[in-house]
Amino acid sequence: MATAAAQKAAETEPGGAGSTAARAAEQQAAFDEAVAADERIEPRDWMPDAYRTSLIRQIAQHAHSEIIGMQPEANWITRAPSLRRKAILMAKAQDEAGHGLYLYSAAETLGVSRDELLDKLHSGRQKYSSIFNYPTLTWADVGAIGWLVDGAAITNQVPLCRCSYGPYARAMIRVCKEESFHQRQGYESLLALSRGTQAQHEMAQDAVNRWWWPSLMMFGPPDEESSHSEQSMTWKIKRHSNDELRQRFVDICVPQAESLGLTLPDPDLKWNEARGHHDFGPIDWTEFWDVLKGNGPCNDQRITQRRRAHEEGAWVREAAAAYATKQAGAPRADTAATAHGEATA
Ligand code: FAQ
Repeated sequence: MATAAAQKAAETEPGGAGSTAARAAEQQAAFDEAVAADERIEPRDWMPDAYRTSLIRQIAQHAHSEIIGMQPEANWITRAPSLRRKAILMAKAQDEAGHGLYLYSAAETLGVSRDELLDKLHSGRQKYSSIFNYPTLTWADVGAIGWLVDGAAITNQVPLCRCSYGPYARAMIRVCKEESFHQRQGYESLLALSRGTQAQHEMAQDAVNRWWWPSLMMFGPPDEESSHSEQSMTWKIKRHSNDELRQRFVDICVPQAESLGLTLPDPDLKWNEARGHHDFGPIDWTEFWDVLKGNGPCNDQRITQRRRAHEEGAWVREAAAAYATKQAGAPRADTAATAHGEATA
């Protein structure tokens, strides 16, 4: 942030209560001005406490979703139908872990620690995306996740590349590039199944039937029930409402489903000439809120597995910390290499 107001806020002399209030007003004004001018807010800039809290909430939920999201697909790594599919799926799951790391790092710039965030995930005080509480029953689910879940993630996240908070926006640029590859591999995998044997085609259709509605729920509750949207859009954390992005996703998917030779499980889905969009049927919001309360088909399994992975990974964190401490006190790599009799040139 580098506006004149920001400069002025930074230069205000400390003083009595009057000057403290004036300074607070100037800081707020500088922040508002930067957001209005589409500038990025950076970690060291002043920001309202509520902005910081809401960002931590959203980025943490996003990070948790990335790492919990590895589980449904990991279920199929050992059973992928070919070496090529297995290599692709392993790379994708690793990408999701990487996205989690960028996002936890972005959240850390707001003054929270990764331990604190993971503790909140493990104790159920922070959420992760509803979508990852559904099971992956067949191989076709891996394709459906790539096409629909990654497709929904991209639709939601491309606007986040313009989020007002710099570290989150920058993390999103890389994440979206990778998600875009994920979406294409899902589409390609489903296409192969759809054009395969009758049984393969039916398996692809069944997966799309099960993942369609939960994918629409990923965008969050309808606008009138979205508690954070209005404020987040004023702060330019979110650029579009939940319903706007959901509609965009439906419009993108309809022609893609046609080229896949698959149908979407919604009898009310039809083009509305007047609106210039597809109308679609009602979403079962009772199911959505139920999943958020922990009652989805896989909530217990996902969180139990996550806690177990964290506990079993304790030795890795300890070893990495011990190594970092050792390196911090160690001579530079080039001198260390000489000490071991290796060439330094
Ligand atoms: N699931 O007021 P709003 C991925 C909660 S990444 C669970 O509308 P907001 C990659 C919401 O937190 C997928 N909870 O909230 C991948 C709030 O509760 P709170 C994750 C949900 O923040 C692919 C309450 O409902 N993506 O898929 C959900 O303005 C394949 C009221 O909602 C992101 O996180 C939900 N679906 O809008 C990985 C993107 N929706 O916090 C592996 C970033 C809402 O007050 C494999 N996040 N809630 O307790 C966002 O864009 C927003 O946070 C929304 C929700 C749009 C998700």
